[in-house]
Amino acid sequence: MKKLEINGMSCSHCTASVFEALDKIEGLRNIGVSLEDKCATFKAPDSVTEEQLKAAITAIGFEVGEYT
Ligand code: 9UX
Repeated sequence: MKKLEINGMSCSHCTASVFEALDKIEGLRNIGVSLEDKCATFKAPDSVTEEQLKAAITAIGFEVGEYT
């Protein structure tokens, strides 16, 4: 599983928005978004880049941190 830190989420609607944005990215599977842990976890193929993930999240108004 990959983990992407996401800052700025403060309610369950925020996590739903993040989920939707990630769900639109081709190839992501097993997506989970945690308000409490300030992160998203998922399985991603090598074709999905960190830049692509960052762009998807910043486009909807959140900030990304470490991607591991
Ligand atoms: Mo409500 Mo979550 O504005 O932003 S959707 S706190």
